[in-house]
Parts: sequence; structure tokens; C-alpha cells
Amino acid sequence: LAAIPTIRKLYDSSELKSPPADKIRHNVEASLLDKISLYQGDITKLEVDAIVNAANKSLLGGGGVDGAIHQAAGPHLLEECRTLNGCNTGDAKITRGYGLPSRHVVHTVGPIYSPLEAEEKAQQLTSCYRTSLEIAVENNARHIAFPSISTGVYSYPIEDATRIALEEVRRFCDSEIGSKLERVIFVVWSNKDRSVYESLIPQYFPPV
Ligand code: AR6
Repeated sequence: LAAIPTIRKLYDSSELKSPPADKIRHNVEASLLDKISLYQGDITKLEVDAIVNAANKSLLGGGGVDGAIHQAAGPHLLEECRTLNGCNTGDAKITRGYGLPSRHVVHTVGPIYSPLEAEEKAQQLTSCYRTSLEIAVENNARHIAFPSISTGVYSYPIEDATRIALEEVRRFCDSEIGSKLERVIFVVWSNKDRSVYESLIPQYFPPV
């Protein structure tokens, strides 16, 4: 990627609160109306309209990013989640953010990967991104941050999952309802995942 603005510029130029400097390790901003960002670090630190949680069907918490979000949001998040009656794989439900800097949490349930059912899993993961984007925009979110859904405990191969994420976000950005969205932030935790996103983002969001 040629001209890569720093995350400082990204955060200064938007309404996002700048995360602590030690949390900022890397950022890539590709083109397409400045809509896409890559952020490496803790999603619970982002002050955006909505962060997405890679939850399980119970919506009652777990490990990974789900555990981190519940930990940071505090017990009121779990209280609201208890009223939602769970969530199907590929679907999404929205709550308030409580103790998080983010206004909303979109809880989506990714597929548990199995190579024998790769096509079905891909459709379910696609659906996670689509329904999360839809429900966020229905709730007037203009900024949304996604973790890499299903690629941790649920063991979806990172490269396949990243292609699905980028393809579906691109499709949404190109749609009429997608024009209401100002920024989609892909949040990665590991260096490996960061380099996968860095190499694939330009294929789906070519620099101008
Ligand atoms: N910020 C951003 N990304 C994170 C964070 C964080 N604080 N913590 C972990 N990740 P996972 P899944 C990354 O396992 O595969 C839970 O128990 C992590 O490195 O959280 O969809 C749920 O309750 C990985 O890249 O979600 C479910 O039972 C990505 O987030 C199950 O895990 C997703 O990993 C869901 O599994």
C-alpha cells in the first residue's frame, strides 16, 4: 500500500476518540471513500458507534473477544443479553455498550469451522457481516468495528474468513443502505492476522 495515513490522522480526522498511544501499533487506511480502516489492538478500547462481538448462540458471554467485551462493559451488558433469547448462527442482535466507550454492541454468532461443510460455513460467516452491518445502520451507527469473527475459538481459517469479511463489507458499502456508513474498522489482534488483512484489503478496496 502506498500512501498509508497513520492512525493518528484517522482518529484526528473523525469523531473517534484516540486510543492510548501504547495501544496503537498499526493502521492501514485503504481508499473507497476513506471508509475502511485496519486497527491492531483491543476492540473494547474503541469509541465508535458500534463494536461487533464474536459471540456464541447463548449470548451469555464466553472467552476471546466476547469475554473481553463483557469484562469491559460490565454486568449490565449480560443483563440485557439475557433478555434476547440467544441468537442463531449467522444472525446478529444489538445491545447498548454500558461501560464500553462504544455506544452499541452488535452480537453476532459466527460458524464453528468444519472443512467438510465449508460452503455452508462461508454463507453463515457472510451472513454475520451482512446482518451486523444492517442492524448497526438501522440503529443509526455510522462507525462500526469488527473483530475477525470465527477465527479464534471457532477456528475458521484466517485467509478465507478475511476474504469473506472484505467481500461482504465491500458489497455493503456499495449498496444504497451502505452509504449511511462512514467507516468500517477491521480490528485484528495478532501480527499474523494483521498481515493477512494488509495483503487482502487492496484487492477489495483498491487504492485510488
Ligand atoms: N479485541 C480484538 N480482537 C480480539 C480481542 C480483543 N480484545 N480478543 C480476542 N480477539 P474469538 P470466535 C480476536 O475466539 O472464533 C468465545 O468464547 C482473536 O484473536 O474471540 O468467533 C465466544 O463466546 C481472534 O482473532 O471468537 C464463542 O463461544 C478473534 O478476536 C467463541 O469464542 C475472534 O476470536 C467464538 O469464537
